[in-house]
Amino acid sequence: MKFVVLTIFPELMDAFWANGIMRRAIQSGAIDTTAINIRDYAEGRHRVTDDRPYGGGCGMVMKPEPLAAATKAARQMAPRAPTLLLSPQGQRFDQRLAGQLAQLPGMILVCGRYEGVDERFTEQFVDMEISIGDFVMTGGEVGAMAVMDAVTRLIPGVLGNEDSAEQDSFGDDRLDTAHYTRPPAFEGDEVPEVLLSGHHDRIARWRCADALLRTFARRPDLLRKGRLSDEEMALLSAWHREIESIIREQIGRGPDPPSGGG
Ligand code: 9D3
Repeated sequence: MKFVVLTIFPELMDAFWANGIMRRAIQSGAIDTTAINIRDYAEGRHRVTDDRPYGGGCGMVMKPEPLAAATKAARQMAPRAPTLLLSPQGQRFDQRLAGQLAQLPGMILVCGRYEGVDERFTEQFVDMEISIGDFVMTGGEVGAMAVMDAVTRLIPGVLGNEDSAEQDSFGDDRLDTAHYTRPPAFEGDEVPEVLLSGHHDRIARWRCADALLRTFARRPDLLRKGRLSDEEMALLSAWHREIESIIREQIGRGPDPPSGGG
């Protein structure tokens, strides 16, 4: 997988590519990374990449010619890679899109700055616009890193393959279970006993229930959109029956007594 990043701040990529899984993926040849400084493709003594917006308004707009020249250079390096623009107007990035992008031979990631890029560059050169969420950043670089990070870990062999189950349909529709490591008691707070028990089937059932309960409490939208396994259906039904019985017992006790002051 070839990543070519177009940015006016190529140094932002250095630490990202020099550490952790990204570094290992580069060393193993799973990915190949290049940052192109858009400023290197700007004309004139001052190599200006931005200009004032036609029609007025605050902020600056990225000029189309340096972006076009830099994109042409990137396409020499990665001929079969689509050109993606990181932009607040883009398609929302999610795990499914990460999986699709991971099938590509590479991608050219164009990072905007200022108020945005000249629309004619987008029309003529950009295959897809991607946003990483509904919040306002100062440029596309962090978005490009998010895309590269999420895509790289899906390339076979990049993770020790222990996570390959994540690429199946249950991938991103369930929150993770809680994790614990030593010590067994931290500030008086103990690790759930079942995890120390050595009963692998009990542990697996506890984790399934814990992940389901956390997802229900924090992201019920994920349970509505995803498929529930038989085990999860049984857990939800059991909780449902328990909640109903708690409610029935409360109703049986009659109305609240008077609160008595305050
Ligand atoms: C506050 C300025 N906005 C309205 C006038 C427009 C705007 C322009 C440029 C907002 C953000 C940006 C810079 N952002 C990105 O380049 C960007 C981004 C983002 O801000 N949020 C989520 N995903 C992305 S991907 C690229």
